[in-house]
Amino acid sequence: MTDLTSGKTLNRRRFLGAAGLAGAGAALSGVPAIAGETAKSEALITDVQDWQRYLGEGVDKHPYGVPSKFEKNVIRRDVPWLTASAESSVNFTPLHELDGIITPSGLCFERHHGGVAEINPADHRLMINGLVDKPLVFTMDDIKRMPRVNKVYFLECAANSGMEWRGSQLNGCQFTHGMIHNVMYTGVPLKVLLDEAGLKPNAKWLMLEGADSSGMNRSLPIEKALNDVILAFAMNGEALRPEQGYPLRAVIPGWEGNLWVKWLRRVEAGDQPWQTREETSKYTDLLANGTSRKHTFVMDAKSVVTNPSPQAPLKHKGRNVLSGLAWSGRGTVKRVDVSLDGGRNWQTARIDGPVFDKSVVRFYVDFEWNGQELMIQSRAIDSTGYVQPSKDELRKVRGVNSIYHNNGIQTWLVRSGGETENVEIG
Ligand SMILES: Nc1nc2c(c(=O)[nH]1)N[C@H]1C(S)=C(S)[C@@H](COP(=O)(O)O)O[C@H]1N2
Ligand SMILES: [Mo]
Repeated sequence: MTDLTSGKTLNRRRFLGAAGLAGAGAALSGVPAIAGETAKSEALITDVQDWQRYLGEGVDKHPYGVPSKFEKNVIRRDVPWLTASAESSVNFTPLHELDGIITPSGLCFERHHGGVAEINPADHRLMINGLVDKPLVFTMDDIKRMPRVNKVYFLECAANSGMEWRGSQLNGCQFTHGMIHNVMYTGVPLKVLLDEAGLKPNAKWLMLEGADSSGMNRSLPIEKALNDVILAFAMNGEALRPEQGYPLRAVIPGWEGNLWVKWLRRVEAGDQPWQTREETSKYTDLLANGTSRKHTFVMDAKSVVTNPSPQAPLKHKGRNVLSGLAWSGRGTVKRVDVSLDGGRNWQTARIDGPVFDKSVVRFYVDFEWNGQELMIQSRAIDSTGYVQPSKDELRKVRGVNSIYHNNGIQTWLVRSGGETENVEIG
């Protein structure tokens, strides 16, 4: 249908338009059921348009570029009733509007406990203290003179999909799965700084502390800190955004977002965890038997179909692209399966783009849609062989009291008109 050299195609469009058979157009593969589509298309091809007639904006208009005004729906969104104040709250990445694997910096979801700290990097200090030979204080300039690395990682809040434990609630993958972002970080391995300070033999845990008004802090096992943790000052090639912890944040690959302390001001070495609020009252999972599971650090394999989804319904019959994201905190995503019939039949999706360790992958299924009802699901299989479970499988082990660590399979119901809803198959 997109072959403009095909006179036959154009003729058929003209016929449908002239006869006013917009509805009938829907029956033909690839012809959108939009009244007036035919005439409009032709004018757009044959007439000179305003953007051809007049000069465009000069290079002096946007010293820092912004998206096209036609993309104004591509924004982070919050759910006001979820939290009492906007300073201790969350907004969500518009996953259904994005493609590839990199989240644009301005669309990365935000989760703050005390708002966004405004810190002049010249005034920022990082202290390493506790069980070390030599307590040290670093300026940002000091940190930027140390050997640095570039890595692409996902950050998922453990509360992502947390509203879904007791059944489907939020109608859109932005809200059910949008507490994730995936960017390239530039920073210094924490090990480099710890080596400089010299860890004492009994240093088994670190406490990371933020400089924001919440002073958020978490305990981190020393093995992880020495393995792959980075203190990042840049994301996607430029300085961190204020929302993401400017000028310095901890990057804890594959582990729950809460550990990724932003506006990082202090790393204290100790011999046991600190039992902070964020690892006791929060980010622990209340199980069915009344006990709580604590220190669930790793984010298990998970996936979601981003298109179609409730905010991005199917609009055309015939050729369509199903698209989604998959990730695992335990390694790489090896395979993604997609079902169009609620899990009866599965097909292997096509992963396209780079596959990095502890990064999201982008997957696609190119399919034909004839207006039949679909129940779309995806499941990720990671490099350890772990298969993403159904929500019911998770509930059997975890009960329904949990908030955090819900990596169950998501179902979207596509109705015959293309409208798409968040449902669960009982
Ligand atoms: N200092 C500080 N660090 C923080 C937080 C915070 O409120 N203050 N929120 C944490 C939580 S719960 C998450 S999920 C991630 C969110 O990171 P983001 O805002 O870049 O999405 O940051 C973590 N680091
Ligand atoms: Mo979080």
